[in-house]
Amino acid sequence: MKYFFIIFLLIPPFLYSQINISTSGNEIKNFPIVSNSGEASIFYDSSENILIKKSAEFLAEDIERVTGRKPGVSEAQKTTDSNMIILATVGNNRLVKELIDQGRINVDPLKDQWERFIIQTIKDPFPGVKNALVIIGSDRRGVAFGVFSLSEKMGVSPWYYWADVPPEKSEFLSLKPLEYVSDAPSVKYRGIFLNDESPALRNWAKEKFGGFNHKFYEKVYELLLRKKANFLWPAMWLPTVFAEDDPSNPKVADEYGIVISTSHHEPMMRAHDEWGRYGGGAWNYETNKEKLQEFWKGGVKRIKDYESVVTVGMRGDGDEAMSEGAAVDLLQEIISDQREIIADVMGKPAEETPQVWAIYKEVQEYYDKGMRVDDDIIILFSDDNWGNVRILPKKEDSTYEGGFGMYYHFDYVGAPVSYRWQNVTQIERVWEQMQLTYEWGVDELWIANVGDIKPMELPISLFLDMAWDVDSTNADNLPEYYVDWAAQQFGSKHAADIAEILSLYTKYNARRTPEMLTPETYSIKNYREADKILSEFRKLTAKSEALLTELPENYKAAYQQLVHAPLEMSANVNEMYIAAAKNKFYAELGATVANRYADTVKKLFEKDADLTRQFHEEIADGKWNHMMSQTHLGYTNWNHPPANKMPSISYIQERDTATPGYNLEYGTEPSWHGFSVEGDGLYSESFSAFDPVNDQKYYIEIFNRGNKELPYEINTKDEWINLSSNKGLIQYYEKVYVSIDWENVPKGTSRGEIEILSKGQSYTVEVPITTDLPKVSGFVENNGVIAIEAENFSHNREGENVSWKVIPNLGRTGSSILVNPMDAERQEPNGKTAMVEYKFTTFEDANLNIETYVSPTQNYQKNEGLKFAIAIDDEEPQIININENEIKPDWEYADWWTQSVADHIKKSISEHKDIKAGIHTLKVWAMDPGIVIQKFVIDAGGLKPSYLGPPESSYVD
Ligand code: REL
Repeated sequence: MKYFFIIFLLIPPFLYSQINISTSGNEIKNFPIVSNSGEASIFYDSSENILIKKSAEFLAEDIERVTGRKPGVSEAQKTTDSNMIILATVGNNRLVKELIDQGRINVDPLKDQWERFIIQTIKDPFPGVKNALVIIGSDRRGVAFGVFSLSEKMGVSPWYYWADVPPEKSEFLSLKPLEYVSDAPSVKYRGIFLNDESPALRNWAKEKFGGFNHKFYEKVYELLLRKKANFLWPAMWLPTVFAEDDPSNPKVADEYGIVISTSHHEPMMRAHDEWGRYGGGAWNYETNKEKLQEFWKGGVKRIKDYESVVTVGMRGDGDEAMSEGAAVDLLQEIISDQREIIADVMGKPAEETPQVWAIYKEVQEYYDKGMRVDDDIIILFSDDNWGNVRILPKKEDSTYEGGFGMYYHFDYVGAPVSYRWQNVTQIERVWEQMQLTYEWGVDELWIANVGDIKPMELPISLFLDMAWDVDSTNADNLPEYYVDWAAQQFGSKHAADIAEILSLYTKYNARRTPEMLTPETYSIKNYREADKILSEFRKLTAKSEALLTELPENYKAAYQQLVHAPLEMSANVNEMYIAAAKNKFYAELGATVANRYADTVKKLFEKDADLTRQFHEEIADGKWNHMMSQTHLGYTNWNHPPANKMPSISYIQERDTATPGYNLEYGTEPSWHGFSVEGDGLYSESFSAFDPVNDQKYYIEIFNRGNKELPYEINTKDEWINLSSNKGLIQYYEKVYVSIDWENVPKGTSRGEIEILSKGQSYTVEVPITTDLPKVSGFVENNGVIAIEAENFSHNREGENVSWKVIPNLGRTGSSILVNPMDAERQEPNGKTAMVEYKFTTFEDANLNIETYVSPTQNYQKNEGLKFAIAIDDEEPQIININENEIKPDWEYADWWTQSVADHIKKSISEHKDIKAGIHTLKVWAMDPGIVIQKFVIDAGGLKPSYLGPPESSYVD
């Protein structure tokens, strides 16, 4: 047990900075929750909704979690305790009424409000009572949210159960004098969809609770309340039926104040699998209307007494499109009939029961064609299943009464390749897309597909925190979000380091999902790309391992599941595919090391299974068994493989001798890598040019084609050539680095020579250099290419209406820039709009192609596309439409879409003719919000294939 005499230093923006807890035992001004004189007691009125009682019990348990002492909970209306915590909804508690009558509390801000609350401390509230702490809700969830806000501040993480986060223990707790009135939530309905739940969540729930029953769901409901959410699409994969598998599920949901609804293809509160059980025949409204109506009536009847949002509309059976030709007229008829059923069963006009129409996949075509529904129905838009919102309301729709929603994904089963194993979502992209969504007026319903919940804890947190209070995060404080979140789970001491690990491992995973990785993803040959990926993952894993050792024992289970295991598993898969790539690469060269890489692949494949086993058996003593059982290796189409499959490897026959071969990192490709020149040494190869500004350090890789040690020597007569080694004995391969001593080079353009000697053979490699360079400034060309991270502008000019804003860490390599504010009208590329400039230098007159790497934002405005403008120096700005040629309606299967979601970027190409050697300025004008630029690659003829593009060029001031 620790004693603290400090107020919590960490006040995450998503907690309420006014609510301050002290853990000192002698804060007399404060409300003593647990003090020397005992525990405060919790009271509520017996006439209140059951959620108030539950909230009281949760509060008592949370206090016990922290202090080890549990306050009494009572529904009596006595005023004998010296320190009372009173939970109430407005108008339902006699004691609160007294306080209102005495003018001690003002509940006016809560009248007719949705989910707001007051937390207030009162001295001497009643005769004989020293202190009261009142938590009053405008409604039942308002009370629960008030309670859980307090719990969070006391040190109970919303993830205490779902991620074994230990509450920060202290003997005493008191609340500083407070009069806190919460704002209304930014979004009315906020929740998650448990989806794609087999095998992981289903088998876990079965083992721990006996299935998706109310015992399981209570944990989900509690998590939602702790995250101040209120809405759920329950698990629905066959053979799951929420309302039937355990008839208590909907009832208990209502007791927790959780609003139940059903997913986009499950109308009228019926789960997908129910139709089969019901035996109603064809899922076809044209031929089987009556049966369907009867079925739907049953669905609505079942939830008559519970708070629900009824999904209306109809898709084909099981997430399929309806048959061709069905479409708009029929759908209008269906929805109108469904509303009649709703009105009839509920015994009140249809508009008095909340309903939602999901504009998902093909349904958006009907919406695009102009299909509309009664204006009390929430219109739920969606992303493209890959975190890019497909459509947002038009400005003229802002008065639409039913309001708009957004269905977003952190997990998806479908094209091009499902992602359902690790967290591959950068919270920065979630923030950017959901902020855009909010600013375009979508604030009635936000729901995220979270797969199995684990390991999506971080994006779920951000999503729900934003939905509760959209102003709590912004472009500037996103880095702090990581730190605050880490502090909430692991305490403040290591929060900054853990934040870095979280932000980087999700960035690395978001480059390409583990499921889509192949040996071909990262380039072995160019830009040392694959090795860079390895070293980034290794560095992060080493850092995480060190932290794991250092963390106090009680944080370890949480740390493993929230940070270390996901990182280690992802790193291992990346290592495995890169080892497979090297196996292939070296096998083609006949290099013996190919066989070692083949062994490595096997080892890493086995390690994957072992890491899964550790997650299941070792973390928290096996609490999360099954949770990582999703297959993830060896996808051959969109659907997961039946078993994890190792990437192909091959072995070569090793020569029983020592035989040399070599490779140049950057230059000509040695024919047969020395193989055909055995003994004659005729061929001469050449590096690409070295120059003093880039000061390149390229390697010669000498490799062995046999299994005996290979001696080599490497020399040069040119004193200005530095070699990292002059001789050695090679088992597999060795990299000899070549650099230039620029103080001593001949002026102008010249060539030096390196000679490689091995086993009586010699090979000559030329080393061209040039000092004949134009004056340089900014990013400098290196062998025909210049790469610039978008955040590194030399100048950022504000526009009259918009600006370019940096979003730290967003994107595959550095940070991104976006157009702010996000609901701005289109700007023209002139002196009035925002413009960023980048200085760069080219070495030769050339036609340049610029690849602008943009996040794959969809044309959410449904106009001709999102635009920005680009020019070099005084060129006329070229307008680039990032959505050009994105032909509807085949978006889901179109190549442009597949490529963009697989790569997590799109490349927009612009051509710039006759650019003279020298210093230039790249200018980029803001036009449409939604444009997110990650990087520019300027190709002066030297661009080589790679996944992430060349690393950023050297910069000269
Ligand atoms: O991500 C989605 O929304 C869909 O894949 C799912 O909703 C769908 O229901 C799937 O689980 C299968 O039916």
